[in-house]
Formats: sequence, C-alpha cells, structure tokens
Amino acid sequence: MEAGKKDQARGAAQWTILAALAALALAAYASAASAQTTQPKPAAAAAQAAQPKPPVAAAQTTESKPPAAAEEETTETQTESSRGDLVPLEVKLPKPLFVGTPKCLKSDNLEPPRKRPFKPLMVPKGTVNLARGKPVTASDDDPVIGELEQVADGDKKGSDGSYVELGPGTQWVQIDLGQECEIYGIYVWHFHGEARIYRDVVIRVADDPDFIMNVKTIHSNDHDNSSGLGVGRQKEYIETNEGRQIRVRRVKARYVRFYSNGNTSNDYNHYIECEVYGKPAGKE
Ligand SMILES: [Ca+2]
Ligand SMILES: [Ca+2]
Repeated sequence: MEAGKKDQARGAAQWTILAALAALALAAYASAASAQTTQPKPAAAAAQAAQPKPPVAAAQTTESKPPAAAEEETTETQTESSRGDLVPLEVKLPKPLFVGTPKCLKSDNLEPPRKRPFKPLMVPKGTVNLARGKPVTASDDDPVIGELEQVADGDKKGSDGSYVELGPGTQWVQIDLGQECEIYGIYVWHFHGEARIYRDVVIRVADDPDFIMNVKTIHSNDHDNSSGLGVGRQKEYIETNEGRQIRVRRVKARYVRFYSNGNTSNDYNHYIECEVYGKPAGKE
C-alpha cells in the first residue's frame, strides 16, 4: 500500500510539475501570441507610418519652398495693395514655341522647376511699357542677326526674323526711356524657341547712357561673377514664352541695360523683347 501511495504521490507531483510546465508553456505561448498580434503590428505600422513619412514630409518641404516664396510675394503684394491703388499688370505673352521636358541643361545655379505661371505684378494704375519704341543701343553696334530696334518693337514671337543676335561673350542692350521714370517691373525675353539658359542675366539702371551716375543693379544671376559686374543672388532659369518677370521696387532711372553672356546652346546673345513697366517720374 505504501508503495502504491508513493506512486500516487509521485504521480501527483509529476502531474503538478507537468501542469505547471503546461501553464508556463501556455503563458509563454499566450505572451508570444499577444506579442505577435500586438507588438509587431504597431511596430510595422509605426515603421510604415513613421518611416516613409519623413521622406514624404521632406519632399513636401522641399516642394513647398517655392510656394513659400510665393506666399512671401503675396504678403508683399498685399502690403503694397493696402498702400494704394495698385492693379495687376497685364502682360501679353507670345505663344510657346516648344513643349515637353527640356533636354539636360547644365547649370549649378538653376532655379527649381516652376509649377505655375508668374503671378501678375501689382503696379500703380496708369503703368505702361515705357520701353516700347524707345531708342536701343548695344555693346555690339552691328548685330549678327536683326536690328537693335527689334528689342523694343512689341514683337515677342521669337520666330526667325523677330530676334536680335549679338556677338559672343558678355554683351548688353540698352534702352533710353527718354526721361527719368519710376520703374515697377521689367520683362525680358531672350530666345525661347528651344529650352536654353542664358548666362549672367544682369539688369542695371542709371541716370546717364554711359552708366556712371546712379547705377543700380536690379537683377543678377551671375552667381560666379563671370561677367565681372558683381556676384548676383538670383537663379538661372530656362527660357520660355513667359520670358522673365522682374519686380522692381519703384526705382527711378532713365536708362536700362540688359546684360547676358551666351547661353547653353551657343556663345551668342539673343533678345526678342525687353519691357520696362512704370511711369515718368513725378507723374503720380
Ligand atoms: Ca521684339
Ligand atoms: Ca556666371
């Protein structure tokens, strides 16, 4: 009997140990299962939710930089608007001469692609294109192609026969507005028949035709000073039918000079049209 009791006791002990082991195993399984059902999923979800987001957010941040700049412009425009009788400047654009993605263009100072057209400049009522029909001179008196007067004749098409070609290297065209004027905006079209970048696009104004008195640089994208006029802070851009819009903060001058230094297709300089928007000084 004693032996039987011992066996029973041993059996009971074994069962207890087995039951404990089974309980432990169950507990371990349960915790593993719960770990599998809960932990990895959130981790995966978190990884999916968190990890890809930073790149997207970063991309959005990068992409949203131009709008941020546009917002700044809007704020400025609104500030100016609240100052007086400003109206949007209507500028007639020529037809686009090319479509699609531009070929690979080399520039270490190129602006990011623009996603929408320029917003109209806000200018005082009565603002006109002061350059239209005014005398044009240039660093190269004898253009390779065309006549200098074509720079301000109102033709912006850009097809054959509607642009002026000046020699290689840094060259300029200059417009005499005829009297001191207050300038609010400038537009310039180089050759926009294909995607190309003109180098060292610099615009200066002065009180005299030799650019000695009261010379001011309105715009410059010569970031490496290769034209020797000083380092410019603006970006290079790809020519399109939109030309380039340049905001000018009520600068007074009579002469406006447009520089360039060849382009990504050749060393020559082309001008289709230059427009200077403003009013004769003192005429409010
Ligand atoms: Ca023209
Ligand atoms: Ca340069």
